[in-house]
Amino acid sequence: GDHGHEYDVVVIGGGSGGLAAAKEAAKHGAKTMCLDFVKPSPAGTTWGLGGTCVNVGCIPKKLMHQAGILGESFSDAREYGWKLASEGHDWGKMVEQIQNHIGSLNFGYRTTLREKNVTYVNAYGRFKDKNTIIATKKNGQEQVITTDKVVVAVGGRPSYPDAPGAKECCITSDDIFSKPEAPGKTLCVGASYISLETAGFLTALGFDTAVAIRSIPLRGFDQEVAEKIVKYMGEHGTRFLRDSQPTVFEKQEDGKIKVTFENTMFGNTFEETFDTVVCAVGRDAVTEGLDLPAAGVEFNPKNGKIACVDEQTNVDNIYAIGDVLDTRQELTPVAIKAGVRLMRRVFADTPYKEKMNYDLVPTTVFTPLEYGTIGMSEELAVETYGADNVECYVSYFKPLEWTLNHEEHKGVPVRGDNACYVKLITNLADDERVVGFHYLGPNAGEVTQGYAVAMKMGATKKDFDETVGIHPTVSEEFTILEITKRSGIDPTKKG
Ligand code: FAD
Ligand code: NA7
Repeated sequence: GDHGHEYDVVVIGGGSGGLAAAKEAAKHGAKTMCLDFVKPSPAGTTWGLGGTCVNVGCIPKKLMHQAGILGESFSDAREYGWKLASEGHDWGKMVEQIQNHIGSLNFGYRTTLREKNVTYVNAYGRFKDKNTIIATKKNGQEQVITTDKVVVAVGGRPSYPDAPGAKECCITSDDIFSKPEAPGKTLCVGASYISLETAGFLTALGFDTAVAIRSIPLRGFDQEVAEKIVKYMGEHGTRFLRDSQPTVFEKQEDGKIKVTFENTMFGNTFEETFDTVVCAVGRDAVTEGLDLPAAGVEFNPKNGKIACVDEQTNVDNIYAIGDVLDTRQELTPVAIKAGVRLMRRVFADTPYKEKMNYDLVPTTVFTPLEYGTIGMSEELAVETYGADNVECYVSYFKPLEWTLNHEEHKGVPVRGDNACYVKLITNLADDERVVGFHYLGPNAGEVTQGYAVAMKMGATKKDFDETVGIHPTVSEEFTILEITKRSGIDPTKKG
């Protein structure tokens, strides 16, 4: 470019955010390079271009969740008259199918980058100074690149508990989706959404699955809904070890893993043996190898993440997007939108000022009973507006699709009358504006997405009431909400 550097922008990281940013930059004529390199997990797993979401995140996770849902729907199908003999589940076939799909996505990304004039190098990037990147290939070969601007989009990787044997004995979400052999009896450590989702699909696929929760499930999410998820999963076969923290992992001669737990309430210890242990105890940003200090970029020493204002680091020509950002949602569409808007602001010919807005980002937890949410938890609403100003409209319901199934599992209906739940939280001091949306039931992502538009537009309870439902659906529950928690009326549905 005219600034005397080889590139206008180097994007470090070819995941959700990095790929989107690189393509957008090139679209506006910027000479663009994208570096992507995957360091193998401690268990030795590695993968192709595309980052976490495509290879070891959203995509394989949702497909395995779907495998679980299909299994559970056998029970419904019989009641609809289908004569089905389940021959059990073939883990190897599922993994092969999913990995083939991912392989085709990896290939597609490479082709697209070439078509869009992005120079892609499969190399690990680190800073030499604020305008110089050293890219190291797998064979150790180094390339020094000068660039006007840099986008850091390196994402994160799973962390391990600080307990003896953890790295030697356990796997993480980096490994589970490509695991060739069936996991067998499995322990999921942690109460993150990743841990609960994994336990959910493993249980549905027929594996004896336990979850160790040391404090609360789904920290940060609405706790009333989180406990309903745990209850539903418990009734459908997942074993929850509450107040339990693994302290030692030992590989036995037969290959199984002996886990010592400590009860976090009473301090007593106990042991159990598993075929597989999946740790989902949080994720760390992978900025350690980047040598951020060489470029003068400040970061949070606790988690390696970078604090930004509108994706701009403290250094004028260096930006950051996606999971590496401090205090922002770790979600694929967040990384993509931030990356696209940033590059448009920086490189578009016609002035573009739109910034990424991190408020009211909808999300869904793909546990067996899915949880879609927008905005505040009840706890946060009360903390923010005061209990007197917070109104919670609630309703329990049973999807019509479930009503023919009267099967029971250990005395509990498989399709319970009051398993699904909605909660709409409004601010009485602001025209009953909707500040929290919570949906627990089937197809939560599909139900939640559209309501996010309404909330972005500032919808009030009256707007929800003015809206006519679509019958018969689960989503229509939100248009007929009447019972408030404050009223004390029992919102459960009878028979
Ligand atoms: P990433 O996608 O992680 O990409 C970063 C890339 O940079 C990686 O390929 C990495 O190897 C590479 N890299 C790192 N350091 C360097 C370096 N120095 N040089 C070169 N390359 C480097 N989000 C959702 O929206 N919906 C979901 O359902 C969902 N499910 C998830 C399930 C799981 C199990 C996990 C783990 C995550 C899930 N996420 C989900 C989160 C989503 O995957 C991330 O938010 C998203 O991938 C972040 O994108 P990113 O671009 O910031 O980083
Ligand atoms: P989170 O949200 O960072 O949660 C980590 C979970 O793991 C949480 O339940 C922790 O319990 C638990 N944890 C952490 N360390 C341990 C140890 N050593 N032993 C047992 N359990 C542990 O998880 P994710 O990284 O999966 O989520 C990433 C982001 O996506 C997150 O920011 C969400 O907003 C969305 P704790 O609650 O600390 O007791």
